[in-house]
Amino acid sequence: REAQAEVWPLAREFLRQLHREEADPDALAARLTRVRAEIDATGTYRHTRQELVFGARVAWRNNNRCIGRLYWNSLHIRDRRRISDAAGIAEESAAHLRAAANGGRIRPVITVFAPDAPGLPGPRIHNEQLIRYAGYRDADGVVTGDPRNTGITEAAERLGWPRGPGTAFDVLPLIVQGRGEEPRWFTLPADALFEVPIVHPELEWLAEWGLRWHAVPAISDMSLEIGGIRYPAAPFNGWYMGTEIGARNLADTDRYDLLPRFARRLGLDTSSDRSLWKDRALVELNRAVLHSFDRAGATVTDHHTESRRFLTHVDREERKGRSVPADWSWIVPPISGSATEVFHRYYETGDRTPAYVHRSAAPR
Ligand code: HEM
Ligand code: NRG
Repeated sequence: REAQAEVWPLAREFLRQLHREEADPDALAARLTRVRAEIDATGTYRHTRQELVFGARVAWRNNNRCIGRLYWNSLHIRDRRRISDAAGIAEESAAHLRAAANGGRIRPVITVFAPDAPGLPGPRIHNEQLIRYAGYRDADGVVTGDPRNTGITEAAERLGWPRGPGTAFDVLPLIVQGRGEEPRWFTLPADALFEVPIVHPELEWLAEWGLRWHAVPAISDMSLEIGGIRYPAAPFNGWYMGTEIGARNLADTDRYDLLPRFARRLGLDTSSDRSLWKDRALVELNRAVLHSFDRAGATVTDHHTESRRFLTHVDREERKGRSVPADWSWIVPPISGSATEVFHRYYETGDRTPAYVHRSAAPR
């Protein structure tokens, strides 16, 4: 009963927005009447394809943190709302990765699985992204792999995953909880994984380090919320901005922490901050990431290009009479901030729906 009272005002607001922006305004009243009746009868309602597509795209447009929003209106939607079992979700997640990787010409894609319904929570993918590297913590607390993922790695082991070969880049299994099921693990098929070996355009020794990264960042731990309906399993992807890998994943001290080793190999003086060894190592590591993706034929963007695109997006939206909510601390790239245009202004954040919401933050 309570849930019903929540859904209707959110549904009404969403349908009004859709019909204001792009659907036939004359069709609004009839759609509102039908949705109202459906909510009264069942406590929920089913989105049309048009509503789902618009909702998923506008949720992207509404995200404060994403610098990549210029192409919000071309997100490709895979409607898999009929799928709620773990095996089906694992299979369709692999298909998502193949469609998204597209041989290297990465396409922004979302796959939408069954929604939450009154008294019937939808399925969930426990991994934060479809592709993540294991982090194995040994008895001394030393981690092999990605320290960010030690928790999910241990969860996989508890569920019976026998571990990978033990490299620093073992791809984790998907951990999927089907509707009304216990979590299970599934190995991603090799042909769903597009990975890029990291090499440097001049520093030939880097290739021997065996570094790699996956080409498709597919976030799987955020719910898509549209008009009062929550889709807890709705993995989505765009392509990487190189700094996400070169300035964070491979460089953060609580991730792969490669700057000290890289700087020493470069012959830099790591005994003093004032040699700027970290800064110099960061630049070369980021050149390596961009060069490697280019060489592998995988889409990647650099932070200068993406900053320019973001401001183009802001202009384009403002010409349509819409402001662009943004969080400066997420939009400004983690290296060379002041050399990008997005640094030199401020933004208003927003709390708009439809939205992608961290599942941990959402009440359930
Ligand atoms: C965050 C870039 C596509 C939704 C981000 C971040 C970057 C980025 C750099 C910050 C990540 C971080 O600092 O960890 C891009 C690029 C894209 C793209 C280059 C290329 C097309 C998409 C798509 C969606 C999306 C297709 C959804 C449909 C988000 C969301 C966040 C985010 C929800 C915030 C994640 C969080 O709160 O942890 N994006 N993005 N992005 N992006 Fe995008
Ligand atoms: N920094 C994370 C990924 C966050 C989202 N970034 C994107 N999203 N580019 C990482 O794995 O490094 N996207 O949908 O393209």
